[in-house]
Amino acid sequence: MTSKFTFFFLLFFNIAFSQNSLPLIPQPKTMQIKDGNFSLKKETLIVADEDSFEAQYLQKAIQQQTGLQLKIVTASKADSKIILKQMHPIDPYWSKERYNISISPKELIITASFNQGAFAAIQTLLQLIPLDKKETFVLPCLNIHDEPKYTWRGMHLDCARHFFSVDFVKKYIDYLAMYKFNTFHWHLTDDQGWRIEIKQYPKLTEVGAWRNGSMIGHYNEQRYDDKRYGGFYTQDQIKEVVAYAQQRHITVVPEIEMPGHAVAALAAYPQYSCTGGPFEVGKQWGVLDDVFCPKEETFTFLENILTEVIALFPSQYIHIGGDECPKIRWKNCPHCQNLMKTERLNDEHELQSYFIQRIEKFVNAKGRKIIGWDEILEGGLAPNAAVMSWRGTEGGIAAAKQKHYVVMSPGSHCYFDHYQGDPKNEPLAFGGYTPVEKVYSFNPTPKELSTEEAKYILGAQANVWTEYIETPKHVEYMIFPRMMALSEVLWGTSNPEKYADFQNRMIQHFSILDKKAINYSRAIFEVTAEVMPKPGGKGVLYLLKTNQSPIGINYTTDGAQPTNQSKVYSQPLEIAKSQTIKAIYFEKGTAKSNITEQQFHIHKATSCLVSLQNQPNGNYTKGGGFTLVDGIKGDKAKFGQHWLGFSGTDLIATIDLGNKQKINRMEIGLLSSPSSWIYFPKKITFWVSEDLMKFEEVKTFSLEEIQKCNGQITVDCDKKNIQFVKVTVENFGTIPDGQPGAGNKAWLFADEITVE
Ligand code: TNX
Repeated sequence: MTSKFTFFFLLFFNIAFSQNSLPLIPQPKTMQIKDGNFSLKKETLIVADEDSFEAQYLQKAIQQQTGLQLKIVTASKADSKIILKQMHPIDPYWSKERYNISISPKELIITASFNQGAFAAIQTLLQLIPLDKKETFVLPCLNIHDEPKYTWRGMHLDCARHFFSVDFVKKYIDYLAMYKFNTFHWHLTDDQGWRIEIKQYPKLTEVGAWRNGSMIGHYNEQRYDDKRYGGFYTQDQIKEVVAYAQQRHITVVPEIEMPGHAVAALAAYPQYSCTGGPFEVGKQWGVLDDVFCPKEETFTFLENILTEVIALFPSQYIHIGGDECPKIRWKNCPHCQNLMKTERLNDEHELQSYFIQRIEKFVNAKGRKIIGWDEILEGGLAPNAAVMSWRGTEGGIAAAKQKHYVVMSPGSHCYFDHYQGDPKNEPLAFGGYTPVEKVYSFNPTPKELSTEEAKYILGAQANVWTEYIETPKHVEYMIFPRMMALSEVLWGTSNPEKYADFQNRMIQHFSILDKKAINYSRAIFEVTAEVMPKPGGKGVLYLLKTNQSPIGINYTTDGAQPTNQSKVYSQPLEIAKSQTIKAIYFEKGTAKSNITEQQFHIHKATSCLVSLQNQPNGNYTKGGGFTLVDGIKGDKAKFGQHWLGFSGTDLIATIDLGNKQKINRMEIGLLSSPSSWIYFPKKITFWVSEDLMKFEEVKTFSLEEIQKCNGQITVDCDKKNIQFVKVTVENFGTIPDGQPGAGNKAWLFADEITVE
């Protein structure tokens, strides 16, 4: 019996994978395409309970997509029907979102035990029907058996830094539904705005929802406007959004930030701070020092707020924030220090843990659970809390090992406020570089976990922080197409080795987005480039490619805009002198990509051997030591690529120039971006040597000097017979209080050591 079953199962699987040519996202677990077709036409009937939301939703969606107005009937003998079939009795072995679709020439049958499954099936079906106004649509006969792998398939939206209308929030929920997400994490409060009406505390929105200015440009520029900005959701609007999401089987998880990211609330009610204020609603992004003070009155205040929040949101989890809470006010607050003594708390981290545990008790007593950012692990996790792991996956791993539920959302793969293409062609973003392929490669269940521990991984979500995202169109741009990739990861059918297959389906979805007037990034069409050392030195090799096809790239070397008449790229370019390469990908004579533009500075150290005493970290290791001599200077304005990053450690690089020569000048580029935890070094020293045995110090620069020249350090010299150049760059150390990431290791970012 077992072996027969296995045989059929394998057979089914093989067919499923070999015939999987339909552009479905997420790809179903199993699909078998058969001979024959089903015709969808105006005579087609939807057979379902007439008051079924799912049936009405399908009817409306088909009408919007095709213009066909199908009737809903409870039973029919007609020739062409879509049957929504609920299994009776409900099969307890079917998960809530499991469904089958079976298409034969006369019937399209959707089977599910629960409405969630029927709804997921409808999303699949809608992807099978083109967006076109026609009389008849031909669908292939097939069988789909499908269900998701993860139960938390989330998208987050920060409505605090920028406010988004109810209409757009509903649209956002529609986007989640299209790609089978089931959780909407609604970030409703932060330093820069309180966005949810709380009846007992009207000043939260009268005062806390409005700020008298915002940052302009990137945080690093420290520029502000003085425009009043704000908005909030009334409780009726919240109910409307929750109901809208509920119909679409999407759980809305509200986030009410505490104890940090609380300045908007404190501007309205300064009595719940340590100092008493006054405060103004934050204009600056990042992390602000003033936080809730763990006084009895504060707990009462927060509990009253949570009571109203819990009444509005039926979700099992309430997100209480917990991230980035500076401890400086607590350190200087007699009440806090006293409380730490009476509660026998060893440090302020334990005070934070005490804070969260009290809130947890309250939320648990109301029959709900808390979830918080991974900082809630510090000082001890509250007994029933779930953890949202954002500073990498380590927090999530630690929590799962302690048998706590986890939602993965690491900055490396799930931060959709990061760049997804060449920053030169992208709107201003927070930083980072998370292209769609990277998202697609994500595995929410880390290998470090045993099978037992892995059960605590509920799933994952992408976060859309909106410091730099002001408009709905821009939100769309940041989530599409990356959320398609995440959708398949969470559904459990992604296969990073078959990224090309995914990309092919994704590009077909671009035309759906076009027809629905949804904005999206075309970064995948970009000409991407790789730079490699040129054997023998004196220049570099520059490789251009597209995700599409190896042919079709035209380029120029003289700064001119490439046309389809420009030089045709066929092999890596030898870059032997300083110049600018511009490239565009053309398809049938039409430009499909933005310009990829690269300036090269070729100098004495280009492509020379570099040895590094410490290795770079995280996402900023690409190219290793070669990155420092690849002829490309890291871009100071947008720093997704071309920088080597060292988390907490020093950069000590020795360059072998290959032979003895005269040196007139050395230069290095360093980056400062405190909002991204990147700091100028404490000091930097340039050295030279004839033979590697003895190094002569040329010059040392202090932090002040580095700041003065904004990290671009040049030293003129007149040294003969030099074969080795060494640069020692001392990491800033620990991020100071009051800055984003306080207490964590600072990053040191360096690029291009030029020797002339
Ligand atoms: C960190 S992720 C934050 C947010 C910022 C975000 C920007 C997290 C728990 N806190 O407050 O908006 O970085 O990427």
